[in-house]
Amino acid sequence: SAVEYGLDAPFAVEYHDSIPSTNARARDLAAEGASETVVLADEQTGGRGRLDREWHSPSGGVWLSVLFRPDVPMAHAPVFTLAAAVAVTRAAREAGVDAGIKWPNDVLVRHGDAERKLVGILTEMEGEADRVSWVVVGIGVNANVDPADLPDEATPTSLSTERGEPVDRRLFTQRLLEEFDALRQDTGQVVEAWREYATTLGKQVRVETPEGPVEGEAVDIQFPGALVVETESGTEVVSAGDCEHLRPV
Ligand code: BTX
Repeated sequence: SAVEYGLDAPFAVEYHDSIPSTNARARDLAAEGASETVVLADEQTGGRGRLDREWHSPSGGVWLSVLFRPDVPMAHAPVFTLAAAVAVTRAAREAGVDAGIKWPNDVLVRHGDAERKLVGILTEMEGEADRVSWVVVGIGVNANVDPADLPDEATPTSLSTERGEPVDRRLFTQRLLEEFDALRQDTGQVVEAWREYATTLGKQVRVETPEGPVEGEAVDIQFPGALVVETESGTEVVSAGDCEHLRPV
């Protein structure tokens, strides 16, 4: 419940027991002229991922969206997705869960060769090329959720499963928002922080881009979020916005 949350967060928080989608609500707030707000829900009935995919959001998760109005060009907005991934990874590690980041927007837990999906991040924005009007960063964390209630094909996991006991959602969410607040105000530190938690670097990968697949060794990421791949024919820089998830090869 809202009382259980009682967050001491660096944002105004609007709490819902159940809502279709916190991202949709945050977009509506943006259209109404709200400045900075976090929309937080215990359950979503119409959660969405990228490309309008369904995001399962049963009661017990941490489903939230941060609305803010950064003074940056549109092209820099991908950095906020990375910032969210870093923030949630740090909060998960403080909760005892060894999470890592798979470029561009997956936070997962490895068990040997298997990767299990813990978090989904969906960033939406509006504005002019030279200046963002608003950004909504949606973060979905399988907190105290049974992975059996989530789609099998996503090989999901949750904080409670990894820990063997429920996580304190108030503390976890507070740490997540504190970290995100610090990173979004100092985006220069995001890329370096991201490298620390990356599971992607040094691996052979294949990325589907609109110009076709790019295959090679993932060697680095660049501000605001592009992946640098060393291919047989040279170095390719793949931007986060326009490609499908990368696959290990
Ligand atoms: P994505 O497109 O990368 O991943 C979507 C895919 O993930 C689905 O097709 C499904 O296979 C799988 N999936 C669905 N639900 C879960 C889950 N709970 N755990 C693991 N895998 C799952 C990722 O999209 C972005 C998701 C953002 C969700 C947040 S929650 C708060 C905010 N509100 C909202 O509607 N979306 C965001």
